[in-house]
Amino acid sequence: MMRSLLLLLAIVAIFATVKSMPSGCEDTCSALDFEARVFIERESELLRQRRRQDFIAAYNYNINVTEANRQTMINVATANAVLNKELAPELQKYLDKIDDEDLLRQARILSNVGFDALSEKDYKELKNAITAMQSNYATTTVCSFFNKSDCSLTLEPHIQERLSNSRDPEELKHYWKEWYDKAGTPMRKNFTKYVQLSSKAAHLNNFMSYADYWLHFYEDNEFEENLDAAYKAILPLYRAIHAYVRHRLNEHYGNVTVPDNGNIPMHLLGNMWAQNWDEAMELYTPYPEVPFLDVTSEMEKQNYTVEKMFQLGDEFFKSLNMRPLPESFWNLSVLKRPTDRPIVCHASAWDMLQDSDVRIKMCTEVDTHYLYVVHHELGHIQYYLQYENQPVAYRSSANPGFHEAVGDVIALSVSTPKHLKTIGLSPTGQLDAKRRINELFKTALKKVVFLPFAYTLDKYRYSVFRDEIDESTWNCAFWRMRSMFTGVEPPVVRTDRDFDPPAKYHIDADVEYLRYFAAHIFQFQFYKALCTLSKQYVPNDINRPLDNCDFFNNKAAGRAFSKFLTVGNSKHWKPVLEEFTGDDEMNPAALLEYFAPLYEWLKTENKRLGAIVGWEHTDKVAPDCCPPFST
Ligand code: X8Z
Ligand code: ZN
Repeated sequence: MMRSLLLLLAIVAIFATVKSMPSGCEDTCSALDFEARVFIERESELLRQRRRQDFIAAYNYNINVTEANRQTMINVATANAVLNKELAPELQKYLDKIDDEDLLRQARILSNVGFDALSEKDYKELKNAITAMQSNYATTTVCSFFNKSDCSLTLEPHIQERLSNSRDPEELKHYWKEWYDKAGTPMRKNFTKYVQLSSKAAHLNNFMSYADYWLHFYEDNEFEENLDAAYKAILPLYRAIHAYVRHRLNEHYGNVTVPDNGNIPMHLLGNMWAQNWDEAMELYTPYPEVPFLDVTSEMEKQNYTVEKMFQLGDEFFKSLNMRPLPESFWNLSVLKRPTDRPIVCHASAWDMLQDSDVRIKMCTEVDTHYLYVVHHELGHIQYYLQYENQPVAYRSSANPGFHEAVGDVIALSVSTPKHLKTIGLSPTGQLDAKRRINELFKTALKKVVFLPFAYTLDKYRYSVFRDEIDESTWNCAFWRMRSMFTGVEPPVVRTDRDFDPPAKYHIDADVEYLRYFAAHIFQFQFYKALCTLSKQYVPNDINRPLDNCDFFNNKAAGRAFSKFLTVGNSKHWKPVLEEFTGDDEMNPAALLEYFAPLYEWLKTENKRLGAIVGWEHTDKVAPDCCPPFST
């Protein structure tokens, strides 16, 4: 009797121990692994709470850009940074000693504390520099070309509207100069401080430079080489597009405004940074005589609202059996520009790390460009929801490029004639040869043109962070690199008295940009995988081409996509990518396959037109400014 009672007690005790053990330790765990797991689980929860606090303060600032909200955000982040920093040495104690691979990965990720490694004073100073740049970007307004006393024009929507619709080079030049003079140059001091302190933080984390700190997120020592190789692989296609566009612009504007062999003056391309060239496409449409799919006017005709655009994206994910948008998303997001206060209009998606609290903040308008951005942002949201059950260390993407690619893949599918017909935004779901080239060209003006731009933005910052460019030539170097890698130049002469990089949001906000380059390659790998799985793409079948593949409603595609996303950052990206796409590298082959018919067309057409391929000189950057880099 006594023996069976003791046995029962022992079983209860074992059961209780197993129940209170941290997850993953049910079988055999070394004592140290067990201790580490308890520690990491407890600290992860505390870290999640601190991050949530940080994000809420940052979100409140983003949706109401006031000095008070900026200060609150800095103070909350500074207090949390002190606590985060204390965690690192505790975790490092375990790093060489524990066996469990998953624990090691979590400990390694959590012990990398980034800016938090700085002293409290430095941390605050760095945050102050970054957020001062962000505030300036968010609140910069420029004067109207037609009415110089009206200086209330914002980037979104006013300036962007003029860049999209005006074809007057003088007006476009005016807005370009206004924006770069006001959003860029005054931020020089803050940018310098940012470079100094981010470099200090990188050294404290044992990295050679802040560039190497950024690159470590890719967990691949060869990633920068791979980046260079990808840029080189797409360059022939880019040069063909560049030559064609410059030729058509030269025909339209004449030799004085657009020389037929140098850089393209960037103000003519419909985008402040010339990162996409599709907004001015009517000047260089391959077949202007065939009607275009005009989605913007169709949306207007059908009285589309901003909410309807988000519902469309939600429906797409739901059709794949993926996560629907939670109720709180609709209540807590800011989807339109408020009229009573300044906000950071540059679109962003937020993971508030609790109870599926995910939000988007953006200044949506009803047009094709924003339809893309809506899907882009919803891609981030979907990822957040898919990995929400992971511990905090893993609540991000395994490769920073994955996060930026999710919504873009959906947008690729949504933009096909097939899908646009399904949702009533296009009368036809199939394209004849000429319309196909028009559509492919439009997509290339967004996707291919973007790659050299993204490449330059971070190659430039790497050079700055690695101290390869003398500070006195930072601006010239920026334009030299833009000229060299992208073949565009400013509309007016820029010198080192100007400082133009902060005219781009991600430079102010300390957002690494290689992620977008990677995403523009990965998204075609993802797209091809999903299209193949859903049998919407069959190689060499003219009825199922890659560029008219819509995987809407396909549950097999949805299953594979969800599986890929739920992993979050819990595993190295290569095997996860391989399982999803069959490839374990960032590989431009899928992108090149997608655009192959266009490339063939461009080569023939450029020859026929006598369009010069390549660019040699720039008139708008001082010739004596030569930073040490090569193509
Ligand atoms: O910044 C963004 C998104 C938010 S993550 C709107 N993108 C880059 C940009 O605007 O420069 C999306 C593509 C490139
Ligand atoms: Zn994004």
